[in-house]
Formats: sequence, C-alpha cells, structure tokens
Amino acid sequence: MSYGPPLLLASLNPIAVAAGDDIPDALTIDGTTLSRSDLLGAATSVAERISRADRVAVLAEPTVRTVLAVVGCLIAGVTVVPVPPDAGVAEREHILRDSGAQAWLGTAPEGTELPVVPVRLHARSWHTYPEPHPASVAFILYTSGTTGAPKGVMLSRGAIAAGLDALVQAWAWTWKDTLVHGLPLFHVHGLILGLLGPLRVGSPVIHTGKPTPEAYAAAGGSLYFGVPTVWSRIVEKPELARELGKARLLVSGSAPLPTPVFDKLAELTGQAPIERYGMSETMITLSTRADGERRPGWVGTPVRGVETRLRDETGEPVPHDGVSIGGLQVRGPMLFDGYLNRPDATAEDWTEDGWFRTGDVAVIDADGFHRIVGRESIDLIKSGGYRIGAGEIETALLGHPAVAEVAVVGLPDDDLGQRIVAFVVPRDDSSEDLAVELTTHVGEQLSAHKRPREVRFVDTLPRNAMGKVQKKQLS
Ligand code: MCA
Ligand code: AMP
Repeated sequence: MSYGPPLLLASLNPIAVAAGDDIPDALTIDGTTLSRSDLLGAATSVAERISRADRVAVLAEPTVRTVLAVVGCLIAGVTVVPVPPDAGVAEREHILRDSGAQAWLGTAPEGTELPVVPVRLHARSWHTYPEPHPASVAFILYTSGTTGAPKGVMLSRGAIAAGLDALVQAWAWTWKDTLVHGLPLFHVHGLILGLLGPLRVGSPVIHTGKPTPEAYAAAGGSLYFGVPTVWSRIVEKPELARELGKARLLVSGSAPLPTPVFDKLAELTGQAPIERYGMSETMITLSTRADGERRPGWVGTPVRGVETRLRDETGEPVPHDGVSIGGLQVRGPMLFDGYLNRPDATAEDWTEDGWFRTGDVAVIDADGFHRIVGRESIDLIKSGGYRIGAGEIETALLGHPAVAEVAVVGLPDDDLGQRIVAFVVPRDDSSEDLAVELTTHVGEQLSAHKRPREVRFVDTLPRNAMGKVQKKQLS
C-alpha cells in the first residue's frame, strides 16, 4: 500500500485530503466548484480506467472533464497530450500521429478514429497509486517552430515540480492565495502554472473561461495570471481594473508587456505587475519577485536553479552590462527533455556545453536583471500570447488552390502585440470573399488563433538575388 501519490500535486495527497475538513476547495471551472475530495476521488477513478495506457490525447476545453482527465493521468503516470479544442484537421492529425496517443480521454472530436475513454464526473475511487518516477514524461505540449508542423515538447514530472517550486518562492505563493485566470489549458501558462501550480501549492483556482476584464474583476482572487493582451484590455476598463487593486499579485507573461500597460495597471491597481519570462521548452526561467524590484520592460532575474548567459552569433560571451545585446541561453532543472521524434531539432537547440538556446535576444544588467529585446527569427510570431510559426500558416495557405505565393508576418498590434498578416500572390483575381475564404481555410486546417487577421493581395513578393522572400520589407 502506498500513500505517496500524487506528490507532484501535493495538495491532493490522499492523507491530507482525508484529514482536511477545513482545507479550501480545489477549483472552480466552467461554473462548477470541486472540493479536493471530489477532485481526488473523480480523478482517481479516471486513473483506474487508463492506467494501462502510455499516452492519451485530451481535448483541452476549459471544463471539469479536462481537469479530471489531466489529473487522472498524473495520478496513473500516463502521459497527457493536450490538444487545442479548436485545432483544425491538419494540426490535430499531426498531433495525434506524432504523439502516438492511444485514445482520447474525455471529450473527442467528431469523426475520430481513436478509441474514446469517457471521463465520468460522478464516479469516485480511493485507490492509491505509487508516485510515478520524476523522470517520466507528464506532458507532450505541441508548440510552433519557425517552419514545419508544431513540435512536441516533452516535460517531465521533475521539471514541472522544479519549475513550480521556483515560482512559489519568487511569488511567495501559498495555499492562502486564490488564483484567477482564463487562459487556455493546452500551454504551459494556463495548464502547468495555472492548474498544476494551485494543485501543488494548495491554493484554490478559479478559471474564468475567457480572460475578460469583467470576469477577472468579478472573481475576487489574490493572484492573477494574464498575457499582455489580457492586461491591456483590463486597463481599458478603469473601473474593473481598480477591482484588481485588492489582489496580492498581478502576473504578466508569455509576451512582452508594453510599458504603457505596465504603468496604467500600476496606476489603476496601486501595484506594479510581476513580469516573468519563459517558454514551453523551459517553463518560467526569469521573473521579478513578490518582494523585489518591478521594472517596466524588464523580466527580472533567474528563478531558483536557473542560470543564464548571453552569446553573440559566433558563440562568444556578451557582457552583462545592461546595454549589450546577445542570444539568451538558459539552463536549469525545469527544462524539457527534447522534442518528441525530433532529435535533429533538439540537438540544434542545445550548445555543446549544455545550454539551451532560447532564440530570444536579451540584455542583462550588472544586477542580473533581464530585458527581452526580441526574437532572433522573424518567422516566430507572438499574437495574443500565442506562439505561431509563419511557416505553418504559409504551408496551409499554399494548400489552397487560389494561392500562388505567400509570405506570413507578424505586424505590430496594440491589442495583440503582433497580428498575423498574410501577403498573398493570387493565382487569379483577388477579392474580399477570397480573403475570408483563405482565413477560414487556415482555421479549418490549424487552430483559430492561427488565422490571419488580415490578408493583403500583392502582385509579387520582395525577394533577394537568391529568391528568398525579404520579410522585413513587408509592412
Ligand atoms: C480571431 N477571430 C477571428 C480572427 N482572429 N475571426 C476571424 N478572423 C480572424 N483572423 C475571432 C476570435 O476567434 C474571437 O471569436 C473574436 O474574433 C475576438 O477575438 P479576440 O477578442 O481578439 O480574442 P481572441 O483572439 O479570441 O483571444 C485573445 C486572448 C487569446 C484571450 C488574449 O489570444 C488568449 O487566450 N491568449 C493566451 C495565449 C496563451 O495562453 N499563451 C501561453 C503560451 P469568438 O469571440 O467568437 O471566440 S506561452 C507559455 O505557455 C509560456 C511558457 C509563457 O511564458 O507563459
Ligand atoms: P511559448 O513557447 O509559446 O511559451 O513562447 C515562448 C516565447 O514567448 C519566448 O521565447 C519569448 O519570445 C516569448 N515570451 C514569453 N514571455 C515573455 C516576456 N515576459 N517578455 C517577452 N517575451 C516573452
């Protein structure tokens, strides 16, 4: 008999749950609140149904079913492959094929060929499972590269535990906090930090469905997570923003927080936001601290266990003087285990001496504060906090018969940070209808957030003597 599990989700430890009449509810999502006992009992029942599987796909809608599926897999030691609920045909097929998921757990999209294992909301089991090994892969999270289809980032239980504990320390996060967010449950931000974080710490979490200013203001939490688009929409509604002044910490990440938004948020809520920086591959490596300086435009210092350095194009060190710009490299216990089935791409990302190349360009000052200056590649777009590869959208558009040539770029956008714009050379005539058709086509093949916000028809694309498209000239 083992009483260990689930150590990763420490607040769901069976002994603590059985003993804790007064411990707070675990979570509220989609209008339903679950006590810790409900969550543990229902998720353990899920674990019993899938404990012989290696890897299952979960359609990551923000629902109780998704939470039970994820927690059930973590209890049983089954790897979860979260699938964006709005993933189009090509993206979903790629994720299923590449990941080797054996079944859908919970809700499945129509017409699927994989078996479906239902998640029962009212079933309960109190069986206990041994804690899976920390090196075992908990999640395969699909994330875009500059070209090709998304790659599967393998995150181990040990990496997740280390990554969360570092944030607990940086943000003085305790079970007394109530976390509020409305972020998607298929990326590190909403899923690992926003769901597993509270279940590790023991703080309740309220998932608002969508991260609207109204829902954030009404939730009455002490700790809030948002991408910059969420914060910029909140400061547009001063009355609602002021409500957040009662919170302990407002945390921004996934993309650069514009300085005016930082300042406005500080003015309206009486507190400067915490900024932190991370990647699907690394979890969160840099952050300002609950008890430390919060400087607009800067993402703070390495969290516990992380080291960083800057390198130029030739691999030579770049001084940490607050002005010199270099490629940011990181190492630490929360890094991923490589891309599934892609040893080539994994090897490319690591230096010979064991540092991960983030692909971001940064400066570090003499106090160890970091500022992210931008990305090395123009082909990785950040829109609404989503990382989107230009190549993937170009491939989808080239699959449409009306498209002769295409170049996709991210152009500056006050709301989204960058917005996806497709420059298209049509085979025949262009029209407003064709623009809508192409946008819909991308949505059918990929995910909704990968649809171009704008399609601009052009006669030619700017190319250099080698024939390569000069994306910097597209604006
Ligand atoms: C959007 N719409 C469109 C188009 N684009 N319609 C037609 N054509 C298009 N091209 C639709 C939307 O589907 C939506 O419809 C409506 O227009 C309004 O869009 P909008 O208000 O802009 O909202 P949104 O774009 O749907 O959402 C904004 C958002 C979202 C809520 C900020 O981008 C978001 O959830 N971002 C979070 C991303 C994230 O979690 N990233 C973490 C990864 P309708 O209203 O009908 O739906 S980064 C990570 O994990 C690392 C480790 C880190 O550092 O955190
Ligand atoms: P993803 O893998 O979707 O999490 O995207 C990771 C990328 O998001 C990083 O490589 C950065 O380019 C960007 N990013 C995340 N957090 C920040 C931040 N606080 N400031 C600037 N860029 C960020």
